[in-house]
Amino acid sequence: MELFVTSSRRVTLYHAPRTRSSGVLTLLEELGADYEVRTLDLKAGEHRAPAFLSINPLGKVPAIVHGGVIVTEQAAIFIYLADLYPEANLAPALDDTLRGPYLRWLAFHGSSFEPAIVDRAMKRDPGPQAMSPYGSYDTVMDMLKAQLRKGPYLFGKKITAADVLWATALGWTLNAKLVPPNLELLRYVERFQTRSAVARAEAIDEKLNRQLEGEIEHRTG
Ligand SMILES: N[C@@H](CCC(=O)N[C@@H](CS)C(=O)NCC(=O)O)C(=O)O
Repeated sequence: MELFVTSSRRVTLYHAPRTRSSGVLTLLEELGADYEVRTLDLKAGEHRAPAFLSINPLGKVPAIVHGGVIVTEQAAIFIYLADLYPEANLAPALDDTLRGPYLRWLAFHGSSFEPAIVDRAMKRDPGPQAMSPYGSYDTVMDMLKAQLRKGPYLFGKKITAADVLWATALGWTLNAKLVPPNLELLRYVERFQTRSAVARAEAIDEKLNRQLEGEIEHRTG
């Protein structure tokens, strides 16, 4: 067994502006983490180039590298980072009764919510309920709305990394109309967006996006 021997908590984020990796950027800001960003130009296909495929063979962002260890998949990255920076208090401890619900809602996002909205956006028949990973779109959304009624965050007063994932995901899916407008969901997203870490992450994301667009103009101009 290889032992994990890094004392540095510096993380590298493989990122494309205005994508799912923007949620990880927001988490890094919330955590006050020590990190660097490697921006990938999706339009130029950098995520399908061998250099990045060696990090994530799926060619998908986000991906992080910490002490030589690669972590991909949003839920795994959120769990990993929030545990790496425990002082930020965004991850319930192992003996906290919230740990189970916290992991459940992080996993539920990727294994039920995402396939549900993608099927709906692609106008795909999810097939028989027993074969679908999420049952039905309406049940997924009803479950989410019921959980948010505990408010102001998923588990009540205390924000966790699960809120950073859900609020950023709902932000872009509502914006892209992948999720129909809904007052409860909008309020949750708007409340989250008043946080200073969100404003900082958005400013960084915007700057990285402008830099990329400048490079694209330069290449094609
Ligand atoms: N299962 C992955 C999905 C990540 C994903 O879909 N990323 C998109 C960005 S929003 C991507 O990298 N798309 C690039 C492409 O496939 O062209 C996760 O949860 O991290």
